[in-house]
Amino acid sequence: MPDADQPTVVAAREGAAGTILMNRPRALNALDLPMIEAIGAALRDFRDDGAVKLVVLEGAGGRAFCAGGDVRRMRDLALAGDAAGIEAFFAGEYAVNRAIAELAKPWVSLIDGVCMGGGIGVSVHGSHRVVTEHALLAMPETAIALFPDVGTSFVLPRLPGAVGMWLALTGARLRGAEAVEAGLATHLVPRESLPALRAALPEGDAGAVARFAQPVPPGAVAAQRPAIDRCFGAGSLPAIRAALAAEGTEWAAAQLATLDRMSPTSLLVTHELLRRGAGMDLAGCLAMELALTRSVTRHPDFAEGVRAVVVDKDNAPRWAPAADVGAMFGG
Ligand code: QUE
Repeated sequence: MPDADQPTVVAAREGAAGTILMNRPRALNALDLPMIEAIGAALRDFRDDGAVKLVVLEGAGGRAFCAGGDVRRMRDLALAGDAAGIEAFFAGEYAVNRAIAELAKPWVSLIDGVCMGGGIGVSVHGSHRVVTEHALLAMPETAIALFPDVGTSFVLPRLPGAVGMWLALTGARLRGAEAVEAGLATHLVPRESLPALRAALPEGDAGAVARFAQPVPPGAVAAQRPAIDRCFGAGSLPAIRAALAAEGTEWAAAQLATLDRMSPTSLLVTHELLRRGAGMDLAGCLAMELALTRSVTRHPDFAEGVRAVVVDKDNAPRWAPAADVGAMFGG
């Protein structure tokens, strides 16, 4: 649903800043392929423009930074058997994720609202991930039988302890301060200070971010860290479930209930993905993810998960029994 007559990505140069606005607010700025290609083109322009000292990425509409990727269309393509169309989308998206990581200039994401899946992918590989108290970050893909992609098979295993495995399997949603604690975000800036920070960035000094940031004391993530590490570091999905059951806390019971709602195949894929990603570089992780999109989008759980969560919104997916995950990785 394009917002009528509005370009879905607006790139401009303001002083020493290149700015990129994701502008599809009625879809919470979810990224379709034209948007991804426009972000990639803007990145290359700003990279090659000596007058640009930093890049600012933001989302239009006040509610979302970016809710993810165009999974509704990926579902249609999967049901139509259009593997080439699916490949074009994910290959394009992952190429932009990699280009952000390789950019030698500051890439400053201003995250003041929902930032999930593909939204994490266009921010987390950059140098500055600014969140407000209204930010909400997550990798919720196991709920739609996808897996944490956009290079997060590289990022998540490198978060403290088992925080990445917890986020990946449960899709836990982090508020701004929690996202800084977890390491997904770098700076907490109050929403009321965001306009002043935004106005300072065209001067070309990314150090402005730190001047508007607030310290983040240990909070909810720190409080759960021992349990997160005990349970989600257990080494296998059955061991994680057993560890959660042994905790005997309300938190652990809630995590177990969450896992029980996710695609069983997707949980196994995700666990193996992060295990492998821990020992690979970003390029290798993105290549692994791209290969995995081929088998995962062909599995019936993917169309069913997107149906249940995004299309019909009944949140009642009917999952297939767990598949052979080794085969999905290509043996
Ligand atoms: C998991 C996901 C996504 C999701 C929900 C999940 C995702 C995504 C969207 C989404 C949200 C709002 C929209 C839209 C898509 O929801 O990737 O078009 O308007 O893009 O549980 O991975």
